[in-house]
Amino acid sequence: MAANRTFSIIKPDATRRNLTGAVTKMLEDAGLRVVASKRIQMTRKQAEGFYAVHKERPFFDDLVAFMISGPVVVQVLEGEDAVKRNRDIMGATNPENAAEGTIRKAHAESIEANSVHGSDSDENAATEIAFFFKPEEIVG
Ligand code: RTP
Ligand code: MG
Repeated sequence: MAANRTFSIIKPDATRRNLTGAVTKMLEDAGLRVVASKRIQMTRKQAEGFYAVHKERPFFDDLVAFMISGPVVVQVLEGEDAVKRNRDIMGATNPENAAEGTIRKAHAESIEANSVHGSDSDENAATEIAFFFKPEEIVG
């Protein structure tokens, strides 16, 4: 598959523990290239919009509160089969189920405070990238 892009968030539990570099290194070592990156404080409105697909889930309110509890780093990652490559290095949502060598196994605190977000399809990657970045902010 040709090189393509995915969207990543380094979540507040990771920025709080000064793990931006450690997480980014794991992404880079997995063959992904950071082609856009910015540290932001998400607003409640942004977090609710970003996670709108989870609106009916029981964990939605907690998730939004967590995502605005501190700064996050939003990134665009480029690489061969980027969506799958990123999901593989992230590991399972619940760190108790995450494989050795994954970001969540190494760093996640809980199923919610699980250090990273990654798009789950090419279509969602495009939507999520556009949610946070203007085209000119992405330099491949
Ligand atoms: P993500 O979207 O963040 O990459 O993670 P994911 O696909 O592995 O997980 P997803 O099911 O899409 O859930 C989104 C985020 O919601 C939080 N969560 N909390 N308390 C809970 O049971 C629960 N389940 C999920 C996590 O922060 C998860 O990454
Ligand atoms: Mg998801």
